[in-house]
Amino acid sequence: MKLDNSHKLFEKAINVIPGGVNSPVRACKSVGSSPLFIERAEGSKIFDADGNSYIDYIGSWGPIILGHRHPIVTEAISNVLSRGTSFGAPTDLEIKLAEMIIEAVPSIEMLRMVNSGTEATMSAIRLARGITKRDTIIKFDGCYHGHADTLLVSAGSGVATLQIPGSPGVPESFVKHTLSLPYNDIECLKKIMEQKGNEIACIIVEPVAGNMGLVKPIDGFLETLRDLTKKYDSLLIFDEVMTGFRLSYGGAQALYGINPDITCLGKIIGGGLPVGAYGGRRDIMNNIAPVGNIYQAGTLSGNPLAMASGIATLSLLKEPNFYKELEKKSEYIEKELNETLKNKGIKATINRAGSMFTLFFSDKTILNFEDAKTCDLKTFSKFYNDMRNKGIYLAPSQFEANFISQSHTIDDINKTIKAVREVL
Ligand code: KE4
Repeated sequence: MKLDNSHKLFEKAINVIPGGVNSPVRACKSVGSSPLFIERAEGSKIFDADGNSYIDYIGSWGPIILGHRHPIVTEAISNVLSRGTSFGAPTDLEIKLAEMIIEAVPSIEMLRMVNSGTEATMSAIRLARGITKRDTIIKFDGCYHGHADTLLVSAGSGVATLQIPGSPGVPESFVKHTLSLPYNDIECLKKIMEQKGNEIACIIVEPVAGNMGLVKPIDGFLETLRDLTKKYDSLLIFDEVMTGFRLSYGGAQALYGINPDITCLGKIIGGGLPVGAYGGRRDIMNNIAPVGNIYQAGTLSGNPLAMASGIATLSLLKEPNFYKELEKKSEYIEKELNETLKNKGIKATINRAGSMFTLFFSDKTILNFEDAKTCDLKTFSKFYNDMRNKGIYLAPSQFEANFISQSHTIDDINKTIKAVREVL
């Protein structure tokens, strides 16, 4: 692969942006590589600054579930563009997107738009603490909820990849109220809640985790979370920034039949433009300013372009067979990958939930972050780089999920499997 232009751009970027990137995982440090600079994208393909094309399994880390530049989405954005970009005042588009999300996610009766998943979870935690008048929160090792101070303790995703337990700059006092427990460890959760349940403002969880690599909840884990938070009057927050509208039109909560108190959303609801949201029952959300006294605000929250992009995206996801079609493709790639691994006798395991999957280079069953950390990161790096050189663009970290979109074709998947066979 000729990568001269990406290398030149990276040299320039490093001078003006820390690490040359605006989000750490993009630097490809954990796989000993340097980032491709992307020129454009179309459907399931992205094209780098040297004109090389790749089958894209990152999809902007989740938002691009329809494939890049879906004509209906780009048209919706340009229509709004003819009216303006941002007014700092309410528009009908915000009502429309809110109504679509409320209709899709029964546990949400009311929601507030923000500009990122981080803002959504940060605000949801403040809301839970404000309502319960309790300070302590529980999260899970390997789960990543964005970079708000109170949540940066043994997080997954970038923090895990960069091996930064918590992060410098986060005062001890900010995280002493944050307990981080092993994901899927029901006994540990019960023990802690028996000891401290009355002090817990909320438990925040990725109902299907995507930031330690893809890890699904074991039977009873989410139900236990729901029962124990009810028992101790804590709030249950589902961080569905990644799983919302990804695993089903109602998110992971629809698949598992659990109603959280607060749901955090992002990624897909913006269709590629910056959006986050948090929502729940009316009696919970009416505590937020200006109705209630728990403060949260944002200059570009609910901006018209992002709303239009989200409305167009969700309207296409409502198509009756959308998720069924996506599931068929996802099943196919999982089956083919497993077969290839078996034939090659490779020590690796695949976790998949809907159109999200991770290939873990470990022969263990991966049920939590400790398991994920047993992976052979050297082999993963080699796999990542060899696949990229064959035109397959995977997440540049063992602790991330890959995403399949509606625009991935069977031909794309066959090409991907062929590349896996050659690389392995
Ligand atoms: P943002 O602030 O990046 O929009 O959302 C934070 C967030 C919150 N909750 C979950 C479950 C998430 O997965 C994320 C962000 N996901 C990462 C990918 N693992 C974004 C990629 C990046 O950090 O560049």
